[in-house]
Amino acid sequence: MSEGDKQVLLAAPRGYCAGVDRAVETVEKALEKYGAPVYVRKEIVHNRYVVDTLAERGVIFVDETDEVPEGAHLVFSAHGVSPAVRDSADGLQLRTLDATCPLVTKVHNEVKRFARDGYHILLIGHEGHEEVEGTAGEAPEVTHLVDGVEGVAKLPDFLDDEKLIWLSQTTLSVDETLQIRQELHRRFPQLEDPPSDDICYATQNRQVAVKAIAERCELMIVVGSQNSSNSKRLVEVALQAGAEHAHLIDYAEQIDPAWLEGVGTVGVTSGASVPEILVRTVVERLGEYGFGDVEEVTTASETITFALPRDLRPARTRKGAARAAQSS
Ligand code: 0CM
Ligand code: SF4
Repeated sequence: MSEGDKQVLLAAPRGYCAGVDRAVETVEKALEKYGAPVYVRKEIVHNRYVVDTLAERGVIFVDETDEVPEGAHLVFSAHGVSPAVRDSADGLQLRTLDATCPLVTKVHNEVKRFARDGYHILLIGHEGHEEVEGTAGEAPEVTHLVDGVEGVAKLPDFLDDEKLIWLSQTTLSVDETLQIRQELHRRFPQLEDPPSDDICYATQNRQVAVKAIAERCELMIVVGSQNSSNSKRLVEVALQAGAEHAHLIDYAEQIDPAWLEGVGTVGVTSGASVPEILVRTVVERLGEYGFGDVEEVTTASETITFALPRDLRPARTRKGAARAAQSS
């Protein structure tokens, strides 16, 4: 194959979603408004570059609230927290800013509502993931984690008249979740479906985009960190959809030239927590290896945005405030 034949297919949408954009901006605005240090519980989003860059600017990442000095500013990450964590922060007089993605909060609200209505909740998700810990923490006594298809057999028996509903983590594989749901319905005939899907728009769109290019790619490079659920799912989806090989990398330097031997087309995508600059450096690096023909394949356009936490929104101009007063 001549060098001119070598091609990169860039999946779109890829990279930052509205929830990550809001979470990162929350920390940046908190730094601007309150000055360093600003504390963040866990990683604001699951991306090495984002975390390292913010740490250089004066953000201190902690595992738990009791590591934060009294009265300091603490940001809750995009993945959300349980009520127990909120209570602990309040008890320590911390000034909290909530960067939980509104689409994660939606699942928290569903857990609260269904628990109040007497349901057992079968929560499909990955054990130990922060989002699942926060969501399950809304009603721990009636929430049962289902991790993978094999998790269905591990659930306890329920009486026929017990009310059951399934909910899920926001960043799962759409196809695997469908399989788990079918298995749950087989085991528990009384199981009800939630009114809407919990796998978020960004997770779904990135998986559709990867599927659209996977068959044409001998190799798929997914930019994202190892602890990023949605990024890891993109590797699995790529392989299931026909890519011969797929790798998850944080940085362009991690591309092993051996991966490219005999390869004519490389697919590139990135998880919802990945800044576009990292994708650009991957594409540049591939160009140095002779993959100079770059085609973007777009399967959806995304326009959704989320407002910042109230304390960090820009102050209203006098004109805007007057207008709001007139209309109220
Ligand atoms: O949930 P996941 O591990 O995919 O988190 P992330 O920070 O990589 O992506 C954005 C989110 C959320 C919630
Ligand atoms: Fe929100 Fe989805 Fe982004 Fe997670 S991946 S932050 S749920 S929009």
